[in-house]
Amino acid sequence: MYGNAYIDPNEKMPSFLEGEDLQKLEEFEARITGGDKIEPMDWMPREYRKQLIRMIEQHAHSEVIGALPEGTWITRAPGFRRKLSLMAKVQDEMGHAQLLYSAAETLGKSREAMIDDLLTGKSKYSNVFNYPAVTWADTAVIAWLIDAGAIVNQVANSKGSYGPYCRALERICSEESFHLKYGHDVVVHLATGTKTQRQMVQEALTRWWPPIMHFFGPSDKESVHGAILMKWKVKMASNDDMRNQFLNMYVPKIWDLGLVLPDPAFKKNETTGKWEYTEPDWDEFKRVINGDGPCNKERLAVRKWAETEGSWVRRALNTKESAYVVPLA
Ligand code: FAQ
Repeated sequence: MYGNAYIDPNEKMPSFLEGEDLQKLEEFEARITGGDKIEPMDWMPREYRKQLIRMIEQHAHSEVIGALPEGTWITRAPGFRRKLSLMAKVQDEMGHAQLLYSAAETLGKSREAMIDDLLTGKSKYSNVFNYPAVTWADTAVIAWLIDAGAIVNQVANSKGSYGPYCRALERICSEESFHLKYGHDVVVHLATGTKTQRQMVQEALTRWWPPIMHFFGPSDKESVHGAILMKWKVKMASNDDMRNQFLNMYVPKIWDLGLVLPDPAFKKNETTGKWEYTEPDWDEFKRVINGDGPCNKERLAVRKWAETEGSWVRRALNTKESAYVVPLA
């Protein structure tokens, strides 16, 4: 009998736990229930390790690819102040990837293997970064609302069970909150600006809203990994709960600016406390996360170019020869 673990003790043990030491599994789950952090050298079931690698790796790739839509606007940002802020933000995102790759490495997968899996399309990254940033206003919507969505997810999950991931998330969240403030500032500037600026930010919101709704993952009944990840406190709330929390915090702010959501069905059910909306287009979501979105090919091509063109830097750093060292006179 598989004690108190995994959903229903009367159910057959799930196949992914077959062969595990049940005594250790129960101790592991008791630690998690008691609020302990699991550290890299601690015993953990194979599935916990596998799920964490999958999730943290996808998160790291999202930061790397996520730098691209905004990164292309650094040279075109309106004014020196905006340019500096955007450059700092993009640099932060790459730093987040470094923190996350390091956290995933503690679980036994090398950074090289993770990058290979990104470049070959084996690993996923967030759906949202497969859409183009058409105008300057798109970068504002990304910095405000996608960073806000990321914060909702990450603040919750930073209270989770795996020590290295939680510590990385805490640091990331404090930087993301600057990004959110910067994004909000640009959105407010555009929304209270000229008619053209207002139209630009409205169009960007209309473009980004469907991917933002997808950002939190499929609905709970379609989520594949949600149950076990919540059981093991890797995810601290379900996809629908995170989405609802985001809507609660940001829909009123969007409406306050006089902006319109591209879904007329949007309203809060005051009895349930949940938002009601037209069901997002999950077929589009699946197409995008499986490689067939508007920018998937372009994004991976840029990463492959960076990998190839940057290989000399890695070689130079790793070499023991002095060939790459410029001799001092
Ligand atoms: N995009 O069973 P579930 C950021 C996949 S960081 C792509 O519900 P799970 C910062 C999922 O992998 C953004 N794929 O999955 C920034 C699975 O496929 P698989 C990234 C998605 O893991 C801001 C399948 O669907 N944040 O934005 C997505 O329980 C601005 C079934 O789904 C994180 O990664 C999606 N949105 O829940 C940077 C946070 N949703 O692997 C630059 C950590 C689902 O079986 C600029 N991750 N899928 O082939 C998580 O919290 C979770 O992994 C979820 C998905 C909630 C994303």
